[in-house]
Amino acid sequence: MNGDWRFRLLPGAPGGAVAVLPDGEAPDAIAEDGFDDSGWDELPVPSHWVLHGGGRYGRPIYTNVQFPFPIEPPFVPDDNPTGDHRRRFALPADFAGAESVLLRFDGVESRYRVWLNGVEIGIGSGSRLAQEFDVTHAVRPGENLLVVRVHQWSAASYLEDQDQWWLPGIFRDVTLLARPAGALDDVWLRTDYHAGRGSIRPEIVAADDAYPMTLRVPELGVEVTWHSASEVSGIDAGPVQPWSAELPRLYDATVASTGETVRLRLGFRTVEIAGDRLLVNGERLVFHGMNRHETHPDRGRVFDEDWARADLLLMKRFNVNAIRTSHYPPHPRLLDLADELGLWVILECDLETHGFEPGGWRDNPSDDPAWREALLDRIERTVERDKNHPSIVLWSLGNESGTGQNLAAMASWVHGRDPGRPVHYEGDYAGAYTDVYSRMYSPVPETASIGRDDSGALLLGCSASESARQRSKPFLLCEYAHAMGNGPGALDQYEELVERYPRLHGGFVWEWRDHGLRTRTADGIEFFGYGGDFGEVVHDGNFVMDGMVLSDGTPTPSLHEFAQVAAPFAIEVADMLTIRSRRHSADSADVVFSWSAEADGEPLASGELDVPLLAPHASVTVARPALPGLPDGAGELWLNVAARLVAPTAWASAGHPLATAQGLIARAPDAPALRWSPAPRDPATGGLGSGLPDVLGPARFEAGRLVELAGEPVRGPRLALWRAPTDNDRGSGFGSYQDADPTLPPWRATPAPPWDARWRAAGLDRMVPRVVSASGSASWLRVRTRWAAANSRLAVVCDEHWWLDERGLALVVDLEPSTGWDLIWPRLGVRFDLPTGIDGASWFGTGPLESYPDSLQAARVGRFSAALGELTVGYARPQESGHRSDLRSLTVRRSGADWLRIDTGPDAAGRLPGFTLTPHTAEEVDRAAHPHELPPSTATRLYLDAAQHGLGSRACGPDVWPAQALAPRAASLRLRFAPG
Ligand code: IPT
Repeated sequence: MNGDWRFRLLPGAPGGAVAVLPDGEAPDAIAEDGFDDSGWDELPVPSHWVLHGGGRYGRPIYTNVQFPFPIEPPFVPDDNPTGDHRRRFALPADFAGAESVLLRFDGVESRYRVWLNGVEIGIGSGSRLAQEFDVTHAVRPGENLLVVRVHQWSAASYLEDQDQWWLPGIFRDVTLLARPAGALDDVWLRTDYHAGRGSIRPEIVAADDAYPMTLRVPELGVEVTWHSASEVSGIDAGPVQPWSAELPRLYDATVASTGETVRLRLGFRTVEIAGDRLLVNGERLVFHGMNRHETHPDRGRVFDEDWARADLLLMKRFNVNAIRTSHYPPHPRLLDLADELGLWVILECDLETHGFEPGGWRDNPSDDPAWREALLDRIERTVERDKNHPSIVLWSLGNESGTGQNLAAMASWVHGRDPGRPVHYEGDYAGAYTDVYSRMYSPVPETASIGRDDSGALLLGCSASESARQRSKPFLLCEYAHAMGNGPGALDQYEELVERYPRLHGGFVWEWRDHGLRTRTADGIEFFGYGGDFGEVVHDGNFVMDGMVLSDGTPTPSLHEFAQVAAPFAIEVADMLTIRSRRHSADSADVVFSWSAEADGEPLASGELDVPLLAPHASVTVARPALPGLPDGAGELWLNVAARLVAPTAWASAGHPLATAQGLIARAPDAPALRWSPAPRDPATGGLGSGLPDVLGPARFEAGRLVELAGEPVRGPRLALWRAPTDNDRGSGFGSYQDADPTLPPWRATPAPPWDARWRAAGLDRMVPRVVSASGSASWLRVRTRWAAANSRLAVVCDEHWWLDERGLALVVDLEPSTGWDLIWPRLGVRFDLPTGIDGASWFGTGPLESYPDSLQAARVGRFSAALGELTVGYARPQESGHRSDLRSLTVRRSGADWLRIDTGPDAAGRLPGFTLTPHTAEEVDRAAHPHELPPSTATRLYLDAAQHGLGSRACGPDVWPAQALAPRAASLRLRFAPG
């Protein structure tokens, strides 16, 4: 039935308290054949009407926890946008022989009423759940009229308060099905795997006239015929290859009744819980998962198979092995793709009542008997639709719905219906009715405490005995690592816990994709909108932009970090090479291990490693390849090792890297440190001295201030403590470790204002200089500048020492804080303002992408180059981006030619600075709410940071762990400048 339908939008439900119909129109008149819809519009089905008509049909609304209507369950306001849909169709001739005709809706948000040829068919609800109506009595040969009235709000909206856009409409397929006599009403083939053999346990719903019925699995030589329902029984399928996310082996099967043949793809696997382990086919599962919403910048939740497939292929290429279908069943085809490509799935019911939490869960449908049937109906429809998919290993009751008897009833229904898959629900803190222990956003030390047997610490919401019970179950993080904006940090720390404590079964990053909706400003500039961009009365801003993939499909640096942390092989490069497989079921036959050596980032030699076949979980130590020595003049010799695919797969081409690692093999004793001839320490007086140089090599100064480098105007260095706050810097939900109460366990960060608020209060974004002293001669210059904010006694002195020696122009900047800073700093460095017209840069340092102290795994040392626009990430809300750690040498390109070269040296502790090259200052970036609000660039900004604060996950999760937080300290930057 998909296609163009007649459509009109009413501001409320006809027949309600408010008159919404044109004069004289009876409430249900649209159902009648003779009704004149010639004045209506056309709307494609499937679609969300708010994403069509350029605003004529209303706008999308984004809220997270909040309800966008008064909380008065089960009532909703009279202002209830109602979409009337009409569609005429000719009944296909081959429907003539049908015994019955069904009308199926795969998804309609949120409640709808259906008429066929004027006959009322029924009412549907459960936005992301399928519903079938028997329309045999109403359908007629020839032309038919289908009418559907959809209300945006309904009682069901109280159960569908997921953190996403509210998008009304018939947004999934509508199908008319001719059902033959002797049909298969339902088929469930449960396919278990034990010790190399498969078994099939069929469960068939069909009338007697459907028999005889034959099950065939040609590849396994299975062919069984049942002559009646009582004959249907389990069969031994013989030796099979099991299904896993790594080796998604499927067998084509058919079940043929007298009336029809149903095709299925069988995957043999057994899910079980053994003590505190979650096993598939006897092996412990580790989820390297993503929470996946259905979201598309133009279509919203309307499914497009090619696009969804591309999405899953991207996941596979980035070492994602699992999906939690947050927070509702996806389009049914998505699960076929998961079966085929290989992804473990937690299939979640369409349920979230989060908006009741701020009211202390009063009236929560999860615990109110009046809602029991509604909740049971939801879980039944969830399980029944998708039960044949081998990829689904757990059923999830829903998300953020508090706790209560109705959830317990849902769990017990699942236990009765499908004992082959454990039940998940995070909100069951005490573990009263679920089978696995699940949490969201527990900090690293708390997660460790969940994994440890000897930890007596109380778990969230648990008594001592409940804590012990939860520690006896397999644990997973249904959400962690909130990927909003620049972040998250600490992925590697979580992974390390999963390796250390077998009770921990990994987790699911929040979340896969930004939900931005493509829209335009009044002047026609296209951008990805978030909450508040559509005139919403209440909204939650950019909290819907928290994916590892941007709205336009670009993987963010965090996804590269994830791929590295979740890599199927852990490779350690030391005197020997150690390779450990972290796979569940596949050996390493599909992988070739190769190496390459680089001297200061220039290729030196490469080859393949001779690595024996690795069984899952096996590890091996092999000799390092013989490497040439460090060439003359080179500083560092690095060995890179990669595990690459030998042959193309369904999701990547041959040569695709699954895992990479790097080790420093040799470093020249004096490289790349600066030889520093100290300038006179104490200028005679304060204020400007005499004899200040005008020129030092490629630098020109005026009154002690840099005005030109390599022939172009350049200003700086100016102290830079400010970064444009990341979404995590602006987050407050989970408190700060800085202020932690020492009497509490280490994960109990203490509520405190978000970091950005404290930074603003301290004036880090408005520090002003005072030159304390300047002195110099023909070959050196020293300038001390004190930086401080209005009404503050706190300061940082920026002490510049410039000099010329036989190697050229050198600058050492010592940054010296006053005492009394009681903050964490966003960054500690300096900024130079370079001219506009900078094309980009090449550098020897880490790359290719940005990195921060708690997100360093994907950064490798090498030689890279990038255009200016590629050096920062276009996060939906502009924020800190582009910091590349451990810089050795940077060459800035201007007007197509290398213009300026900056070499760095390590400080006394061996630390190298990082750099950021961007068209905007941190202050400009901070002021923009969307990328298009950034002002035209007036200079190219080069930040050289002695240190940066970590990223953390505090937008919705833990603060940066203290070890990666930037506590105020002194620092020293060592730099040399030369024309490109
Ligand atoms: C958690 C929700 O489950 C998820 O849907 C999303 O909203 C996420 O937060 C934040 O983006 S709930 C939160 C209160 C821990």
